[in-house]
Amino acid sequence: MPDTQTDLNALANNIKIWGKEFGFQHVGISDINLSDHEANLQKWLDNNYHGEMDYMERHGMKRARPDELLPGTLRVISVRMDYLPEDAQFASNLENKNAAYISRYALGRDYHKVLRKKLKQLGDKIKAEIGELGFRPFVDSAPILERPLAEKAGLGWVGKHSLLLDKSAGSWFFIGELLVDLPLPVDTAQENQCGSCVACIKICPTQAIVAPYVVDGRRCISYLTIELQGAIPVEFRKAIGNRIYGCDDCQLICPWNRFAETTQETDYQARDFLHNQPLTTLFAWSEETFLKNTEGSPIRRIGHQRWLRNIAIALGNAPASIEVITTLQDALNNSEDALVNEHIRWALDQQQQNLPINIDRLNKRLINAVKKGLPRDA
Ligand code: B12
Ligand code: SF4
Ligand code: SF4
Repeated sequence: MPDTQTDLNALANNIKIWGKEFGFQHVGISDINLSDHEANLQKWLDNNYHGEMDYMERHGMKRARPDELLPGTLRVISVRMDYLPEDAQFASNLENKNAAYISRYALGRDYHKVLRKKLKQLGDKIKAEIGELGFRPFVDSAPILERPLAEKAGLGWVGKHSLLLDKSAGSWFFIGELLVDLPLPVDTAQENQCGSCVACIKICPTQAIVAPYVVDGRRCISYLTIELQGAIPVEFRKAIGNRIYGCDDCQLICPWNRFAETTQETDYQARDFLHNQPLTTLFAWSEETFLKNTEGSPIRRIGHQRWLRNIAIALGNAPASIEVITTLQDALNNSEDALVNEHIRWALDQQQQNLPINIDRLNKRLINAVKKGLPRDA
């Protein structure tokens, strides 16, 4: 056990080196005091911004008190792991309304598994080095305020979209923590660099960022397509566009993401059959195919029913075409799932409302072409 400040400083330096060797891009250390955040966390819960995410209120203020989660905790080691895959195709994918857009964090292997394994390895390494250590890895699922902790540990600042971002790395990264019972030296927080920018607030398709730094989860496309179990409220369906799993818009518009690097982690590279694929192809997956293709992926969690629900909305938002209408009609004839069918009926309505407009446009184009090209016979 290191007992002098010099030993602890050397150990902290080593932890950062080992963390990078395990595949983290940034490792920082903070104390466990989040008392400044408790009132705002309570306000967020009182406003019901968590919607159906009951786990958010289940643990009360434990989320802001790491030593109540693991008694004896003195420090939190926060880690960053970049996930932006090669060849992200953001613009072409968002532009092609016949293709499905899946959040870039979800195109590869489930990050919970990847990060937790590496955090456990880091904990074991520290323990092996110093003999004794109480530690526990956390990634997301656990009730802890990860972003404020990572901010304190110098990994970045919490932006107005409420995500953590870094001057040179942008925000395409996950965070995880190791709670430890060692009085390690702490790092300093970065300064908030958002300034007067409000780009993320303005671009959000569902106006989910209700005030700087505050996201109403119930309006966020990520919540609507991933967390929400039942019907997606009609008011948000058009805004969802072709996003069938999560949303990246507030990060895409953020100027700091111009500096983000792509990930080196093979686990986060995109699976071809999920990336920028035709909606009709993904809609045709049976439950068996869905389970096979989403093995080890975070997408598996939503199950086949919500997968179809989400794609039905995207098909409703796709350019009107006979192919899409036939696909939807066939699915409706063959499905007995009330939730999915309600979304298919909505999609069919959208398609049918838009189809005459398309035909009208085509017709107008033909008439103009005839007038121009065949003036004698026009
Ligand atoms: C619940 C949750 C969600 C919910 C709610 C989002 C939210 N902003 O809270 C939903 C499903 C919508 C969601 C979406 C996404 N998520 Co999420 N999510 C979480 C989770 C599990 C908990 C977050 C939490 O505690 N929220 C509760 C609120 C109260 O926390 P908070 O926003 O920090 O709260 C502060 C502000 O509201 C503020 N506040 C409140 N009122 C007021 C008033 C004023 C005046 C001020 C100044 C401040 C203020 O104070 C609060 C306390 O500090 C974390 C993992 C974790 N355990 O932290 C991942 C996490 C935040 N998600 C993550 C990701 C990647 C996403 C998505 C990008 C996924 C996607 N592409 O679809 C989107 C982004 C949406 C967005 N802009 O936030 C990553 C973020 C990584 C990063 N770089 O920051 C995390 C950290 C997971 C991880 N381990 O990597 N997520
Ligand atoms: S993820 Fe999309 S819907 Fe959610 S806050 Fe960001 S821009 Fe808005
Ligand atoms: S878009 Fe602008 S306001 Fe939003 S997080 Fe990025 S810098 Fe901050």
